[in-house]
Amino acid sequence: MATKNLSDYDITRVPSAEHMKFGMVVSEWNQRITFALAESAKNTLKKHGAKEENIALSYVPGSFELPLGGQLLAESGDFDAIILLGCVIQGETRHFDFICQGVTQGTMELNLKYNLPFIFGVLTTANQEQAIARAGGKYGNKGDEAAITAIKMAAKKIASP
Ligand code: DLZ
Repeated sequence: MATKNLSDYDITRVPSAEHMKFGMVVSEWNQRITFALAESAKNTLKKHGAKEENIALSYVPGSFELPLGGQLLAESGDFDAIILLGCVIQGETRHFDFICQGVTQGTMELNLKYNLPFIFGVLTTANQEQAIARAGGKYGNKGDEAAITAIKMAAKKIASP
């Protein structure tokens, strides 16, 4: 159970995103949730200076496809960070476990393969209520958290030799 509002952060400790270029891959599965994550993430990037034209959006059918969507985006342009947004809700079968494992492992591998921040913005919840609570509900919006992480990691990458 989340204990803090994901949108509650110290604004003074976030670098400017004015000259940064972001990719965002959004899963269409559970799109009521994922589109809310994407909108909030985009607004947060812009709030910290990112320009609309420097935020590229791409869509994939489900969370399992997020790593390949991220890889295709990474190879199509010069990004400082790529945010992957999805929502996997537990069902009756083990599908949940396999999708979560695939997207988690795939995202981690992309970070190391490309030496580029790929941000894991995937909700993995027991039910829809928990997802809504983290996509603009009582625990804030995980999209904000993903955007802030993207800015911080992009700044780190830009500063590295
Ligand atoms: C098939 C499936 C199921 C059952 N549940 C979800 C889910 O909760 N969230 C999600 O993002 N995607 C789900 N998918 C679709 C898979 O991610 C993937 O698109 C398909 O297995 C095809 O590879």
